[in-house]
Amino acid sequence: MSGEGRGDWRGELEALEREGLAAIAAVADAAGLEQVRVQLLGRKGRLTGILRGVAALPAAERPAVGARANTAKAALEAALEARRAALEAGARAAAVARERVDVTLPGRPVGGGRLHPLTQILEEICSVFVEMGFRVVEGPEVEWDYYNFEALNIPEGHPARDMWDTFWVDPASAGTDRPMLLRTHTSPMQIRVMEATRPPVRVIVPGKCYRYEAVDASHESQFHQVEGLAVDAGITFAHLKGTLQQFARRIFGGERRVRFRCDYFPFVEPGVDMSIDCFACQGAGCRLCKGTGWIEILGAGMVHPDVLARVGYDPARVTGFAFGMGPARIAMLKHGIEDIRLFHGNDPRFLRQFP
Ligand code: FA5
Repeated sequence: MSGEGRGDWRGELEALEREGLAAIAAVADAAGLEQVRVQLLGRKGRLTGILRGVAALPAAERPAVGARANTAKAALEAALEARRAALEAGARAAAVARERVDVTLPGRPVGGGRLHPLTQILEEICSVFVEMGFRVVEGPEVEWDYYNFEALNIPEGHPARDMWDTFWVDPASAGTDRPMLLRTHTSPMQIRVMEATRPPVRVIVPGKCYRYEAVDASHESQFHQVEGLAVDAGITFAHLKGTLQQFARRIFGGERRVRFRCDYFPFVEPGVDMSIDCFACQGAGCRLCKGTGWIEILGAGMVHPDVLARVGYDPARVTGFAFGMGPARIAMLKHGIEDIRLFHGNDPRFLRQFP
């Protein structure tokens, strides 16, 4: 630094201002701008470096250099501030553009939820019986052997146990020495309800059941049943027929005819299965009814006197009827569904068909 360097100071300050303004204009974001500010005006920046030399100049020259340095500094500071404001405004505008909603675009449809077809049929079946004076009750899916079999006239070793392929619960892990299982039907609730109430009884029991099945188009290992039980003085087979005929008409419509044929369930006597005349062919015979004109929909019968006696009812004074049906089977018939596995397949193309 020397006296002859006066022109150099000016040149350096002009270069600083020119190059600084260009650098500020070229900066793309706030972080870059701060970096440029530090390089130009920071404690170790270019301007400080130039001003450090001012002290070595002759006193007469110092004011002019100082004044020029101040205008350069002011110009750079003003440019920094303007650029900062411009960058901020740009960032705000970009954010607004990102979030802008085009209110003229068509809306995206929101998929509405709906009840599963099995839930729908369960509700439909229950409401038909509720209107006839039945009360809806539910019971445990893990059941004692006593309620599932013993109390229903199916003691250990009885061949009828073969009708139900049973999932047994390991007694050790359940902390019991009484045999326990996943209920194979809803009939155990007949016993529980009668144990807990005195006649008249009129209940309907929807619920899940489990069987160790070879799964196919009409058998699942987890499925629903709906049980019905009515016990009172003077209940006859005519009440059973009338009630179930009314049910069939309400669910399948029209003047459905019903047919009862002997069947065997150890806890009823007599036992029957009930069929309805095929609503697809009006009984003429078709694929749905396998050419017979009839479709079997449930098992039923008059409650066995031994079952009544076991729960403390007097079979000489009261009688009753019971029935058990598979709601999936009813829904399949009603809607023409060919495979029971569709119900739990979780395929929206299937489920959407049941609004
Ligand atoms: C019974 O389970 C008797 N408890 C019914 C009963 C109750 C008779 C009261 C008399 C008095 P069954 O095993 O037939 O009977 O089953 C009744 C219904 O449950 C069948 O008609 C069928 O619709 C349904 N079902 C049975 N097993 C399965 C299965 N693996 N998958 C789907 N549904 C089934």
